[in-house]
Amino acid sequence: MNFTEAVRVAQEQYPKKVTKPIKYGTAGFRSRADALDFIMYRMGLLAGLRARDTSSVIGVMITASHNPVPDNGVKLVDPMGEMLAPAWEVHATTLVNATDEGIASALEGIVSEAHIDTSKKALVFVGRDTRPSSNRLCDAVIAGVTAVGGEFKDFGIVSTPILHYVVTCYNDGGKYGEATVQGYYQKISRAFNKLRSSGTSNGNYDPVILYDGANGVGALAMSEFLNNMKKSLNVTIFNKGEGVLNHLCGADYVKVQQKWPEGVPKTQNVRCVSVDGDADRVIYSYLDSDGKFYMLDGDKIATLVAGYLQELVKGLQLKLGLVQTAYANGASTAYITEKLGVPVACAKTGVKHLHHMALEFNIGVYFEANGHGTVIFSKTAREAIETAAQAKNNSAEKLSQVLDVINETVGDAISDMLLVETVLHARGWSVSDWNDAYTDLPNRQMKVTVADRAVITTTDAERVCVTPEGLQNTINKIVKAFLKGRSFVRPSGTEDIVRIYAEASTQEEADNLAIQVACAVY
Ligand code: 16G
Ligand code: ZN
Repeated sequence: MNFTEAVRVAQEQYPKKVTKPIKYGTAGFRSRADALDFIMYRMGLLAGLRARDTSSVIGVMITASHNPVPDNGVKLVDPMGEMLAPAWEVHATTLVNATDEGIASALEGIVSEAHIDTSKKALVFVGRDTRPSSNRLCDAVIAGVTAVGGEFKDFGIVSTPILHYVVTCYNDGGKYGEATVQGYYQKISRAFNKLRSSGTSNGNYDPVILYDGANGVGALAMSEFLNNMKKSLNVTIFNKGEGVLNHLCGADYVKVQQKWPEGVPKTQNVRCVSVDGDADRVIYSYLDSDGKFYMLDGDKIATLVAGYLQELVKGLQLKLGLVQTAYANGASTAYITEKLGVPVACAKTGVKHLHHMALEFNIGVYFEANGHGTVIFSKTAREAIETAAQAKNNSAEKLSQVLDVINETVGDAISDMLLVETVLHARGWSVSDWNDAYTDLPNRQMKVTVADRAVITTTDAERVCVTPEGLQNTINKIVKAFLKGRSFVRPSGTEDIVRIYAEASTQEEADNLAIQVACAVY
């Protein structure tokens, strides 16, 4: 195949105007939307090649998730819903850093290195969030796919987890579900309705939810779910798109600012579910009778879910484990290992690392504290559960229904919410009962800007600094002075900054620790 058409379209419609090196990071390429057109086009080209390379459908999602409206981004989805393979992240980086004329030789290089048969058909699924720039950028992706002779299917505005779902379903021949948006809503809501068939209330559990759609696609997705879910839950949707995407609301705002989202009435003792701009993260929060704010993040969700599944798998000889990152609150790790006896593994930040580590268990629950996560079941686990369910084992029957509520292909805010609701309902818990399971250690996150964040390198799942020399020693010394102190620093994979995390026995101490460590980095 020759790539003269790819070069022509690049030069005429998507010329590159920057020379600064750009890297495919943890979240793909992400920046201000007006600098992304040539990148989108090239990711279309790459998706066309990757589809041929894997003889499968590849997904391209256009979103900047929880970031502000002027930003956008692009991520490729591999055949089974996974994040793009590392070797192809390198190809993505090479392709984006080529000149317009250099596209041809960059593509040829990828074809020869990956031994791609370019005569094969290529099909790419494209989805986008609600950002005003997403439509234009979607056209650029499609132009790229077309310029390498590929075909595309445009799913329009969808959540990130929906795109992962349809890609997976299409590639496994429909075993996981029907590869359509409707198929996704129906599978998950049908399973949830079934779990609720015995009634919607139980003990302290009340099926009332205030839903914060972050003014994005999560609001659309929830109203679609509600159409399918009849009366299983009593959800009121706020931040439907009348305000600015992710602005003072949504999962990232609630988690980072530790504040109730604007646009949602301050009803006491009712849980609020906040999702992010592409609906792959979820954070719960509530106000008590005094109006005091409480947040239940990915750690709270992970421990709730892992504890419940651990009970259901008893007797099935399956190994269940939880994967967290260094950001997991120390109290959550202590609770889940010491109280519930669930083994915990720690992975580097980024979904692909957690997902990969979760595969080592028969049932792997993985969650980032920011609310991104899911549960994955190995083939062995599925078979064991189905066999036991057919033999009328009660827990296994329940587990097999719970399985269909979960979107295993990636973290999915709404599917995760339905899973949390399932566990709370089963336990007869109110949101404060859930919150009382353990108390988070006070913590603080900070960011500092340094000349070159790449000078900081880490090991041990980012918990220890390797370079610059001496930094880890200094951190150790600082931490020693704090009761229950823990702190680490890592270069961000998505912004040009260094992140600092600190926890200690009081908020004041955690703040103080974070500041001292930040000073050591700066
Ligand atoms: C990306 C990651 C997310 C991670 C975040 C960390 C994926 C799909 N997303 O959004 O998992 O928590 O980056 O950002 O992997 P940071 O490196 O800037 O802290
Ligand atoms: Zn997101």
